[in-house]
Amino acid sequence: MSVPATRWRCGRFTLPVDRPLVMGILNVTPDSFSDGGRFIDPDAAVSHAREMIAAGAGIIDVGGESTRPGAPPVSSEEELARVLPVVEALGGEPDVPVSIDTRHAVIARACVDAGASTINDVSGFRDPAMIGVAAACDAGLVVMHMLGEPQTMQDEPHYDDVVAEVRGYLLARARELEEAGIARERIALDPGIGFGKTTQHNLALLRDLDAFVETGYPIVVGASRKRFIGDVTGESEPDKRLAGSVAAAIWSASRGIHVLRVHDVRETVAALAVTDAVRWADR
Ligand code: HH2
Repeated sequence: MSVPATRWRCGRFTLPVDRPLVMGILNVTPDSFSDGGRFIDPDAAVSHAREMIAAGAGIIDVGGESTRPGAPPVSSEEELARVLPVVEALGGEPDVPVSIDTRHAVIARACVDAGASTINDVSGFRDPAMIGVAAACDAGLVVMHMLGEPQTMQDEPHYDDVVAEVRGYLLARARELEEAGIARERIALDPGIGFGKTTQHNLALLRDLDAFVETGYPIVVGASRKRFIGDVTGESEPDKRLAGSVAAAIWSASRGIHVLRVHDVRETVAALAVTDAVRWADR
């Protein structure tokens, strides 16, 4: 068992993660499962990013390709045209860490050059070209677990022991990155809630987050508005899953995870503030 992470090195930033860092989701897509189409215009995207920062987001995760179950792939030209103006606008600001959520090496490279300080790869740096990009820069890396590909990942996913298998996979990916010369303190791991998992798999991963925190890497959790929350609460509309999303965030924070990837920054930050105030209340 390692000591839990307290910092995460992302390019020119060393982000404190001894209390959860809130990662605000910025989907510059027409078809994301909950906010598709809202921020496809770069000005709208940048102004939403600024709102999330003002509300307490510590990092902004910009994505140009929906990875919802069954989502059609997007060409690299199209993905780049969506994200680059936004990363350029935000990435040059001195105190705004920008993460690029992509599976594609050319997009990651271009965005790091444009000022992104983190690469968030939902396919877990399986592509050797992605490892090459990571090794050639000093960006922070989010290594996420996904079973298969977005088009097919929800076709009867099966694990004998979901927690052990996802944890083992992530540690193997991290080892491969370190063998490629990437510093350990740049690497964060993410169990990939909803990526090739049933509701029971997602709940088991959240229940056993300690097994991930014990690895000593910063742990990212992205449960926000996802379908398993709707399965538990009966709410079919993603943007009506706020209460369940905040509950998942607070549960995750209480298990010691380091980064919460959320749509609803203001509400999540407020809930964290209340739990912190209780934890540190005067005797
Ligand atoms: N979830 C989504 C996308 N990227 N990255 C990480 N590290 N962890 C996650 O859980 C994760 C992620 C899916 O959510 P969203 O971006 O809201 O939707 P879409 O993929 O439809 O754009």
